[in-house]
Amino acid sequence: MERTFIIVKPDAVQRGLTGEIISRFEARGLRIIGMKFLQISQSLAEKHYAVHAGKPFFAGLVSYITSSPVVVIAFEGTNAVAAARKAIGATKPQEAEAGTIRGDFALEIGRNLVHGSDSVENGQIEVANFFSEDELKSGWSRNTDPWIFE
Ligand code: D4T
Repeated sequence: MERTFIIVKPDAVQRGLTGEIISRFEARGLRIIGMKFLQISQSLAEKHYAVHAGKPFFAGLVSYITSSPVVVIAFEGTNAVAAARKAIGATKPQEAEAGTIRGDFALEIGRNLVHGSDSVENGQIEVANFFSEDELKSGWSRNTDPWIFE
């Protein structure tokens, strides 16, 4: 089953939107296989955002994601990466469609509430960066799964 990695970012936790955001993914049908509440360290943030190292917004990005606790979640499901990205909406909230998390709750790129993996490969890598395999309940099943997965 495809995996994706989600961060409910500091602004979302501070604003009391954690439950609302998790609900969007749950309602879509994605199955939680791991979840933790933590404050991301400087080194883990730099690893997570390594692709943006050297860019002008990098320092601000790392300082934002480490500024306050977050909720990190590993989900699995059919086309989990694309399904979560659709639910999240465009990186720039002003370009995000209504009905998406960013389109409904965010205004600025540096306060865009949520992260979702952008490829299947990065989904695997990011889940492994934040969870050990024994913290994940991969392949557990819900009684509702036959009503979500064909
Ligand atoms: P994340 O990674 O936070 O889920 O966001 P996206 O996947 O939607 O977008 P991204 O990787 O392209 O950007 C990562 C992160 O950097 C911030 N950012 C990005 C920024 O502050 N200024 C910029 O010009 C860009 C491109 C926002 C999201």
